[in-house]
Amino acid sequence: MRKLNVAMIGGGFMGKAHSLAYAGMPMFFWPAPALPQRKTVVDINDELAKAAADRYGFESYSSDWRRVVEDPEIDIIDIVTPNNSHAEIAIAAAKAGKHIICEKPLARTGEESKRMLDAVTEAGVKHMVAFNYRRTPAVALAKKYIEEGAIGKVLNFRGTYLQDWSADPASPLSWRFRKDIAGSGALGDIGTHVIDFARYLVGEITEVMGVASTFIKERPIQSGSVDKLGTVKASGDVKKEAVDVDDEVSTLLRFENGAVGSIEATRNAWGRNNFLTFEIHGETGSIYFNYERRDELQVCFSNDPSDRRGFRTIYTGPNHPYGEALWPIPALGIGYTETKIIEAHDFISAIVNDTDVSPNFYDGYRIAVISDAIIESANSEKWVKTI
Ligand code: NAI
Ligand code: SOE
Repeated sequence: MRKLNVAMIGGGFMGKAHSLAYAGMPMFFWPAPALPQRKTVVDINDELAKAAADRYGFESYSSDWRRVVEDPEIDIIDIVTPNNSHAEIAIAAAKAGKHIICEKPLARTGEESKRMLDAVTEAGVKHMVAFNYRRTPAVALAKKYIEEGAIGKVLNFRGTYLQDWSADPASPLSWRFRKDIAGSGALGDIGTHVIDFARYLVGEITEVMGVASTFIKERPIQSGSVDKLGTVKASGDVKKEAVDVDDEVSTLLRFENGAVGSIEATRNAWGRNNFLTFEIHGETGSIYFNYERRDELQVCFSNDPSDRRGFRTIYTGPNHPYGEALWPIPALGIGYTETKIIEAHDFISAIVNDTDVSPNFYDGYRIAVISDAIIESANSEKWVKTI
């Protein structure tokens, strides 16, 4: 069986998720399209890189990503660093002829994302941006129903991504609160997942009307490069710095196909943890998904008997997208890792079979353009076109 050597740049939260995916992919998808080899992991210093190699099962480690992207033994560069380094690493990797999977958001701005798209297009390498939530079987099932016409013409998309890990002002100023590193706040970090759902399920977004707010104007400075996502809080008389990104974003949407919609994203919604949802209304039915109950897709069809009308729950299993590779009984429990395993499978299949994969850098670029437009609209208080 063919082997593909992976170099992973970054050994934090996503380093863990992507390593699990490489290890687990052949166990779910067998025969695997190819066997991903965890060859080299890179972090900002040797100590962090060695710890990541030991923990995540990589053969070697380095603190120099530039050397690693040039390594002729490496086939795939996997970028799981904070957003400010995505462009530089991806462009160098493309020039070195490597296939690239890059975490979301693709980069901090549309302009930066366009340079990445140009680099991979020119190099002719495979590229993917890691909006993994669309690989939740229930989300792929929603896509299938929409494509089959089960809810008719789509009229409205309502999406939310609500979390609460940064609602406490003692949650430190990690890289996710710094515009120079993250690009934006809740918008780029979690709103982009919902923009990906909207484009995947409904179609291209042509116009936005946004509102952005920063509720907590300064936060305690955080030491260390890894974002602990509010689990380690500052106490006592600590030094603080200004937050220059949004805590919350809401936007109205217009789609190319005439549908309309809205998206809300915040990491300051007490009681909401990974409340990533969409409700889609069509001319002949509706679909509702909530990632906190990710085995389930709720559906209502207009031809349901009138005395039984209402949402009912489909539990995803072997008869649904990706089902054959996963678990033999519905509702055994799809997890975050499964979405990453499916993502790794689809990326590696695209390399082996020389096919396109989605979402790719074009999708990441479009999502960045839409994100830029939401901020522009929030500033100008006007609708902004994205095309
Ligand atoms: P993290 O803070 O947990 O880890 C980042 C790691 O990268 C740290 O170990 C840090 O030392 C290392 N690093 C920073 N700069 C580096 C450089 N120049 N070279 C090598 N290593 C470097 O961050 P996390 O949560 O893993 O986020 C990484 C990326 O993944 C971000 O773009 C984020 O938006 C995305 N992400 C995506 C998720 C998804 O659901 N698809 C979930 C969480 C994060
Ligand atoms: C923090 O908000 C975070 O880790 C995001 O960065 C991810 O993209 C999201 O999926 C989970 O939450």
